[in-house]
Amino acid sequence: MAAKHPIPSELVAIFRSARRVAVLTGAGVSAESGVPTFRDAQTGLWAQFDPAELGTPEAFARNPRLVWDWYAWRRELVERVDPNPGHVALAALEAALLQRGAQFTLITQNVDGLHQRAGSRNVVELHGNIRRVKCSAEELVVESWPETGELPPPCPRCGAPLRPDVVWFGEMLPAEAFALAERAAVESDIFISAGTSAEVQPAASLPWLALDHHAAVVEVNPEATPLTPQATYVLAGPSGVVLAQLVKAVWPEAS
Ligand code: BJW
Repeated sequence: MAAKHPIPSELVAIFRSARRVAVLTGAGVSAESGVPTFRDAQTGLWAQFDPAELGTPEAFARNPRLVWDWYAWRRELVERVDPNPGHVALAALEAALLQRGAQFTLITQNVDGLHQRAGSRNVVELHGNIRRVKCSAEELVVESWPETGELPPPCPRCGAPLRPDVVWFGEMLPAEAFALAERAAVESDIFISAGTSAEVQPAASLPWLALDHHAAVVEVNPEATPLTPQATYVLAGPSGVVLAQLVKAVWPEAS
């Protein structure tokens, strides 16, 4: 049986009267689906590689085939797994808030599409999506390419190598997505930071922005992060358990 994580009654009351809720998720939210987090030891075939070394434009320039294969492996992994109770709880939270005329924005650093598969609607993807592929030269998303046997495959328009449509270290986040995320943080009454190490910028700045604008910031993570000392509420535990208990405490009929 899942451990009980008591939800403070004051937090329940804040949720019941909230008009705008924003949530930032990270790799920890997908961990209970079987997707390894970034700063976990990698398993299997890729145990010898550091994800921080593979998720860079320099790595792709150095060894495009290795990076392409790593993403192909991860794409297959995320297609095999299912959303977990944490994803489901966030979709239920969105539905409950919308039903009450409140607004909800789910900002995710994850590239796995599991929030959408769980039923979340208003999802802002800050770091792209592993299922999309784009041209490494022109940045255009492509749906299909010639089967030449070459890996990475060549762009059907210009012949440059194709790459995953994700944001690597040193690259800019999609401007429109980040602007939406900043607005949601600024306007939120409650901001939840779930399953993220809160270290990778600029996503990690969002809870601080929410705090500066007087939101109650709720952190959900079994481990402490740089945000923990400043968070208004810390719910220390796995998101699949804690988020489900949070939704149940606020709206027992919604979960
Ligand atoms: C659980 C759990 C459970 C476990 N339940 N929780 C300012 C200062 C210093 C550096 C910078 C700065 N501004 C920019 C930078 C550089 C850089 C950066 O932030 N570096 C840091 C390492 C310091 N940022 C960038 O380069 C960004 N671009 C940018 O800023 O452009 C402008 C610019 C350009 C050039 C120079 C300067 C500025 C781009 C960042 C892109 C990040 N990309 C990745 C890869 C995406 C594609 C892919 O998936 O392959 O995004 S890296 C990786 O980190 C991935 C994640 O989305 C991201 C965040 O990681 P996340 O989600 O927090 O995961 P983990 O693994 O770190 O943590 C998991 C957490 O879950 C842990 O806390 C666990 O405890 C917890 N957990 N089980 C709940 N069951």
